Amino acid sequence: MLKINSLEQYQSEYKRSVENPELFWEGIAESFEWKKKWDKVLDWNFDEPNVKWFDGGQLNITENCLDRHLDSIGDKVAFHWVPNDVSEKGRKISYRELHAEVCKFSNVLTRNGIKKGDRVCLYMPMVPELVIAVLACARVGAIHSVVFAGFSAQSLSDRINDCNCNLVITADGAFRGAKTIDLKSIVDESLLTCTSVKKVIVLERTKTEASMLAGRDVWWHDEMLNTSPNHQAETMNSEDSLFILYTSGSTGKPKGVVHSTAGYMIYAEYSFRNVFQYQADDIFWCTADIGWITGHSYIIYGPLLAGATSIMFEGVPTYPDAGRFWDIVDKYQVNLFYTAPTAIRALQAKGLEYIKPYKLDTLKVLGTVGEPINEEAWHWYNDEIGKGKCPIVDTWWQTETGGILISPLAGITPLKPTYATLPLPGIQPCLVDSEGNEILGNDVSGNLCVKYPWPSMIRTTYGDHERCRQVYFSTYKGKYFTGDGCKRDEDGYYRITGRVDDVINVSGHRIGTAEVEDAINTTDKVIESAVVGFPHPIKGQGIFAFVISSSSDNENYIEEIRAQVTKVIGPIAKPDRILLVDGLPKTRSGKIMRRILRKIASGEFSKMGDTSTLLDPAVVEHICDVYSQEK
Ligand code: 7RM
Repeated sequence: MLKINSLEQYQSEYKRSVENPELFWEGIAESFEWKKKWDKVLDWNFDEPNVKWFDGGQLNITENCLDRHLDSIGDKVAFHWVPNDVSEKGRKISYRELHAEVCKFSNVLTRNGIKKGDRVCLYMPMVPELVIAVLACARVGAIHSVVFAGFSAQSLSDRINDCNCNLVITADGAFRGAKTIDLKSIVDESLLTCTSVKKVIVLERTKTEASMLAGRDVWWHDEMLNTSPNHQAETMNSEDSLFILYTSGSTGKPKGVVHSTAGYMIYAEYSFRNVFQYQADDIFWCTADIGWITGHSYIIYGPLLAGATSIMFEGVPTYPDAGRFWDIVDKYQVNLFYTAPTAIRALQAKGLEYIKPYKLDTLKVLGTVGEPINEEAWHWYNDEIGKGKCPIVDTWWQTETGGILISPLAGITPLKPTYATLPLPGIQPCLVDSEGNEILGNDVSGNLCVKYPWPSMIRTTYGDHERCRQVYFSTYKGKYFTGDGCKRDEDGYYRITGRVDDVINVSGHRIGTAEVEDAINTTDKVIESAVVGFPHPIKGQGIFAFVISSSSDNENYIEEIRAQVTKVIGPIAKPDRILLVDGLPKTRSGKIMRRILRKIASGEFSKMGDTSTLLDPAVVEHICDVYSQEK
């Protein structure tokens, strides 16, 4: 596997990767275990789109994550699992143990009727069994669809139905901070509207009372009893789907982003090793939840493919107090630490006394992901956590990109605070103007696209390929459009400035404004709503909803709207502010002018810009008045 060790090498590899991408990626693919080598490295067009990497190749990703390591590092710890509660004992799982558990659970899946190509939904807490279940799906060739355990019953059933899952794997409950979430009862509610699900496997975690439907629901521990730890991994083609992960876009319905097997695998290990400059025996900790892409690529696949030891943490950064992360870093001697700007800001706000008791002297590399990091948070992270000695890798990527595309290589790329810096070798980003022309040269801004395929890119949106084409490949012909705005400075460094579409980034999680509006509109007495993002000191962006309703009980009504959004989507989409208004700024053609609402939501009343195309310009003044009264 290519490991870049210097800036000169980065530059020469980058050049090589652009001059001959197929040769570049072929060299990387060689280091994996294939059941059959590929016929063709790359076949592509961005018009349909149709992208095939290593076509004709056969493999199983779990043999690359597990089997191939057994002789060399079988007894090495794959995961140190750290429970939510400080009083509960942690667990450590070696590569050999993980392999045996995955094989056992693969046999359980087969016994429960799961075959290659079936979709399996996972709705679980952050426990080792989630990793085991994900890998067992991959081993038998089932397509996993992990749904973050913070989503509501309705969101869960939407996701189960969209891809017709046959099986759901869940737990009785989840511990998250001081809360216990009754996962099984949420699953029960969601399954009332899911006819494709034949079986539910339930892990015992919280010992919360769980109702078990005879013939449908079985316990994980019962199923694992007397099950063989031997399993022959299914043979998968390079382009067979590995997983689906739902993500929000600018329309109401989340999309099922589909990733392939070989390309995703290759990019996960390549990016992990190079961005974090992983060295054998480093202890790596990515604090994300496996319900998001970061957890898929940098808790499960990247580190396991590299044979790394990782921390898997069940809890939250502030429980039992804001020193929890640092306690874990010291206790497990973490070397590489990867988290989100929102967590950094939340901990920064709690004060330095939560850091003082800890040494943090094992840390070598710090990373961030999920949203633009602000200057203050960057410096705090650098000074207080890294003690000025740890490079910060600000990693830009997306659910659709599968892995990190633009990021410093730790200790190699000279840093600039708040810059994701440079593309990894093999990645060809470009900026385009509103006409779709590529903007060349430096010290420019535009919309961020990628003009050449990379192995871990999105293949389709499940069940609706046209939507994939439309959303990502139709805005700018021949280019993948990211939805992000971006600056390229005088040194050619990239700084991602945020979404240019109707997507809000709340604590690093993407939420479509249309999705929230749809949820709000299901509240009794809502006539119309408009949702925009606004700057939030901890979350990055908050959710601001302008609502027209026929209700007269304003105070309780706002709570009712909040509760409805929580019910329809989940607590992460709950609006931070709701303003009850009499009208919305609309153009003569009926389009809501979000630009104006965004200004008001961030408290800027001056320089509203051109409002002459508004049907009723007075509505702007009205909304500003209501806003000022509420403040
Ligand atoms: C990995 C992940 C993707 C969106 C993306 C951006 C934003 C992510 C950064 C960032 C600035 C970063 N996947 N984003 N990383 N913005 N700097 N380093 O987050 O699909 O959930 O979100 O997140 O807007 O398009 S995601």
